[in-house]
Amino acid sequence: MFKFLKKSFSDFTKKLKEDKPKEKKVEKKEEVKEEKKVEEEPKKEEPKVEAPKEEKKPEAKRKKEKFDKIFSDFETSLLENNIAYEVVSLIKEEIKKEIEKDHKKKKKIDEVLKSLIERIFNEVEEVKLNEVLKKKPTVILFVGTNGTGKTTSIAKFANYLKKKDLSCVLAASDTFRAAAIEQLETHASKLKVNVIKHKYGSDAAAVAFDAIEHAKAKNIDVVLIDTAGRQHANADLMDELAKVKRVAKPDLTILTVDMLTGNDAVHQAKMFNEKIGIDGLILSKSDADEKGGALISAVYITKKPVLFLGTGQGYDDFEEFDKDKIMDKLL
Ligand SMILES: Nc1nc2c(ncn2[C@@H]2O[C@H](COP(=O)(O)OP(=O)(O)OP(=O)(O)O)[C@@H](O)[C@H]2O)c(=O)[nH]1
Ligand SMILES: [Mg+2]
Repeated sequence: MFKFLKKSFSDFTKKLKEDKPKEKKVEKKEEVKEEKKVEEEPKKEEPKVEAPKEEKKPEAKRKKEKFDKIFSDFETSLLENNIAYEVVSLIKEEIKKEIEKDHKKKKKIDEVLKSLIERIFNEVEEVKLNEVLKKKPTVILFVGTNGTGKTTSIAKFANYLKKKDLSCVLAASDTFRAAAIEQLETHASKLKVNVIKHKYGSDAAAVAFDAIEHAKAKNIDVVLIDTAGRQHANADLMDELAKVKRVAKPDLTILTVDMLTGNDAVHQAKMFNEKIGIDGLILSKSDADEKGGALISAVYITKKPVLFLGTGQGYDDFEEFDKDKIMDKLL
């Protein structure tokens, strides 16, 4: 998943390392020069003492220019790998701070990157899924832009619950898109779970309400609510979604984002979080994304945790997010 981002990190650290020995040599030469001057001309006039200062200036300038060039290449490759601008600025700040530190205290750049990304993953509101699932029924609302994998993720989630011996019912609250109800029913029949549905064009919130009542009556553990895909810019559909949320009072609202849409995925995460309010993310199609930046950026921008990664089209292609596993893949 992080093939290109990993390469971008390692190219950057390599280039910075390549730059180091030269600096050291120059510094040594200067030290030698200074020592010689002290030995050879102990009593001579002072103006010469100022000379090394003038030599140091261009060297510092050269170093700065070189760093700026290395960093600007790095910046470009981070943006190309779907790292959001805000995260790029943060990385730049941290690395500059580290480079300016006194030599002995300096960490390796890959350690700086690693701890920064770990910090991004740690600075999220925690969701303890096992705790949430103890409530009966637990209501989970799935939201997101068209085609990002909501319905598929619901089917995968139902399969995940089955493995935990938890029962579920699906609410066909996508009453908007043609064939959306049949698509959910096909998954449900394969997974042997029930679907609560109304007619196309009916009130999505009413479907969710009925599914919750059904779960209460039948002692079902979890209600998974499918909703119509919508662009965050579509005010009517966003209002409808807000109504579903008000009526269903979900214990969790999960946003699915498609990793392949890169920076747009990050933008969607920001907008849905602001307009609807989300508790966690599912990043779908991670199997097809070689970049990975959307994941780090969406977490940083929303401060919400990734709960699952979609890793394919099968029901088992659904990985619980494991920060350590991701860190190992990345650096
Ligand atoms: N490779 C891959 N494909 C996925 C993944 N998740 C979903 N898909 C595919 O993405 C397409 C869209 O998935 P849906 O689940 O229908 O998306 P949706 O968000 O419900 O779409 P709308 O209802 O139209 O808004 C389908 O062809 C899925 O098989 C994933 O993790 N990996
Ligand atoms: Mg759908």
